[in-house]
Amino acid sequence: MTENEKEPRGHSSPLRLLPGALSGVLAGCAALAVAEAVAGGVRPQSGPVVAVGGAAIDRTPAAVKDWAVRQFGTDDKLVLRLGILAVLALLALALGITALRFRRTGAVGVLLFGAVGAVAATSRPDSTGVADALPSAAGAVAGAVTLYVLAGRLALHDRAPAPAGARDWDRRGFVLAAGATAVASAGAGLLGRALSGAGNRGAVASRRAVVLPRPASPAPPVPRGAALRVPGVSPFVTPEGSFYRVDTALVVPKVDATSWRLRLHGKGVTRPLTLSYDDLLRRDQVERDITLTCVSNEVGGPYVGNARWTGVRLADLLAECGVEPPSRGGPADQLVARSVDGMTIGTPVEDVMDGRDALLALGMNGEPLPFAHGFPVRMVVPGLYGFVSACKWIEDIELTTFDSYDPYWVKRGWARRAPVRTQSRIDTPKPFARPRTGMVMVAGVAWAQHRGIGKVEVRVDDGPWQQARLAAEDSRDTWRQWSFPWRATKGGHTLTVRATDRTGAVQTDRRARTIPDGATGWHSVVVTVG
Ligand SMILES: Nc1nc2c(c(=O)[nH]1)N[C@H]1C(S)=C(S)[C@@H](COP(=O)(O)O)O[C@H]1N2
Ligand SMILES: [Mo]
Repeated sequence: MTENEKEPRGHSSPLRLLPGALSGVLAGCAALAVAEAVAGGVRPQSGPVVAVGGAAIDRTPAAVKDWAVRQFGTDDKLVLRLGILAVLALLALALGITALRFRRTGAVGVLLFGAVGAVAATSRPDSTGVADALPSAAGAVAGAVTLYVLAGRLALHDRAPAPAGARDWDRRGFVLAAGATAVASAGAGLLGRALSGAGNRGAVASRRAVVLPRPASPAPPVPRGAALRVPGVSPFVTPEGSFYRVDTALVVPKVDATSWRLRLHGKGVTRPLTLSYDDLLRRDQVERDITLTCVSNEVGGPYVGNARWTGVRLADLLAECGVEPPSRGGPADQLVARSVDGMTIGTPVEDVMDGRDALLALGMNGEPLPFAHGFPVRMVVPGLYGFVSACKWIEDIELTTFDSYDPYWVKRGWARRAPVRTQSRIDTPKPFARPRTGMVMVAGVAWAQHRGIGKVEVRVDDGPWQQARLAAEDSRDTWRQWSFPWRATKGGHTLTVRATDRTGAVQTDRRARTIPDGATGWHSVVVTVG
């Protein structure tokens, strides 16, 4: 450490450790608040917490990420943010105490953390250039100056002998400076919020202005009997509020549909296309019920939802671009979708063009896509896990090969190809429920998208498999509810479910982890009948 400030002894008297630590925290607050204010003007994603968080997400080993998704669910990002803030708070405390003795070192420390934020922000895949470094840089300068000034208040009286009984530091000056910092930070924070709100106004207005046309090909009516009247079973159509959300975006991208474009290009594309949102709205809209599942869903887990999607058939667009599927000699076997936030998702061209309802979706349950689910446009491909098919906030489609390009999740250890595994889940009774003896309705959902569910069976303890009643089938691409009236007897019991898809394949009991291509095994629930 090079420090040429001559400072007398008695410096880290416990009296000043506390204000020292406080000045570090205040400097940290000032840095973050100024950074967020500037990010509000530049891009919400360019703020240091989001940038460092995003970089952390990308570098997190697949197993840890999978664990985080399982552990914290859709709150995983909140947990990450809180974690980053906790680490920053500790570092700020340390820098504040350091600055008691080494004022410049403390200030330089703040600048170094700013540099980390700036590098993270400019190296994010969605970075739009050096402007993304501005929030971190401005924040770091604000934090460093704040720390330098506050630490100065703490050291001021050292040069003169303090009168007996007096504090040896400028208490009044410190309190004033600290108060001013707190107020200024709060102001900057609010300004950041207001600015990013204003920055999103165009996107919000563009979504509000959307009028989805009546589908040229409406979804076949949901058969009566597709929804069982059993309390506790997942509703056939998942309401927006409870539809799972899994993505790497710390800040939901808010895309203005009026300036949005989708580019289609790559191997075997003889007529590249660039489409606007209105171009897509003008095309024939297809409406389908499709159940979406995340590969990170454990057996019995919540990351599956069913929605009514409307959009454009992707196969038609590809055909217009001159694309042939590999089975007809096309040179590209992988379609790579890119999103505005730098996600890449690879899908087999063959699957997209084999006649299934692979969509560029604009609507979800009758509304324009919610921002969190990919507005303005996302992909949905029946039968494939989301990480190999369901790119949200899509802006680019490139035809390529599996041999020449690995998308985001594949680089992190997940499979290149991942059709959805046949799964079934007991929704009711809940684990460790205490139902009364007598008739208990056991019910849940089963899914094997694009193959369809043919049979569901329930087993009580080690008894025989007994056939459950299946709700009417909406389509092969949606889940099916099932129910099983159980004459429950006193004591502890284990209920187990398994499904058989329409090809006749029985859901395997072999336990497999979610990585690399989806969990397998049977879902069981233990209850105590009293
Ligand atoms: N841009 C982008 N699209 C994405 C992802 C992502 O992280 N970023 N995650 C994918 C994964 S893993 C899944 S399971 C689905 C989830 O879609 P949902 O959040 O609308 O339920 O989105 C997919 N599309
Ligand atoms: Mo996923």
